[in-house]
Amino acid sequence: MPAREITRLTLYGDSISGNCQKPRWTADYLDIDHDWVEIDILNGGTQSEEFLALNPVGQVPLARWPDERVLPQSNAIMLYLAEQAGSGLIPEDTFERAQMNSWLFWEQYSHETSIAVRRFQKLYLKTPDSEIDPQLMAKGRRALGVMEMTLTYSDWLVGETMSCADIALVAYTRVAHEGGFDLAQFPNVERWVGHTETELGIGHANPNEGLTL
Ligand SMILES: N[C@@H](CCC(=O)N[C@@H](CS)C(=O)NCC(=O)O)C(=O)O
Repeated sequence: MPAREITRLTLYGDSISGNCQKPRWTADYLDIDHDWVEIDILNGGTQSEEFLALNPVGQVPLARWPDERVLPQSNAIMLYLAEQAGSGLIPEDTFERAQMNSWLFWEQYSHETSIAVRRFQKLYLKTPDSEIDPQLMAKGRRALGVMEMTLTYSDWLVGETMSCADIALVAYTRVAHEGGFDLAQFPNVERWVGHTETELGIGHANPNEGLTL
């Protein structure tokens, strides 16, 4: 990673990573000026001396400001950008805000850890299905089932408009097929993926077209 002068918000991330897309989509959606620095996780980009000096945890995404403040963790970056912009992505109602946070914690503990992990193993490490822990499929399907129930009665995970919860959860849900999950079995989740992608102005991930970002 070449040394660079930071003149505005800079997001370090790998475009294949849903976690990295969350803050990027949020910044784009809110028209927040930023630079994107591509870090290749498959080729050790997060473990270089230079990157570790910025984030000793050795993970992307990472946000960095010209005054040298840095912030790791996708959901923390996304929330900070949404809050700074005074956007409607964070519900004003305190209970709805708590519900949004509840989805964000759940995403990191129960969703990303199964759906993103299985996708990474299958698509990027090319691990044969027979060698992938079967618990990942079971846990991921359970997570999609929870979302299906909520989205049967509502267009968004919280309240009447898109919030940070939708952005966080759509990141890996829209590419769940790349991890071997069949979203057609979760029609309300599939419908929600479509209108969340539309609201964000990002392309539609297509289960029939292989790799999508
Ligand atoms: N909880 C973190 C997870 C970050 C994470 O797992 N990043 C992965 C890419 S999705 C990474 O940087 N992996 C490279 C490595 O561990 O060296 C977040 O949401 O930002």
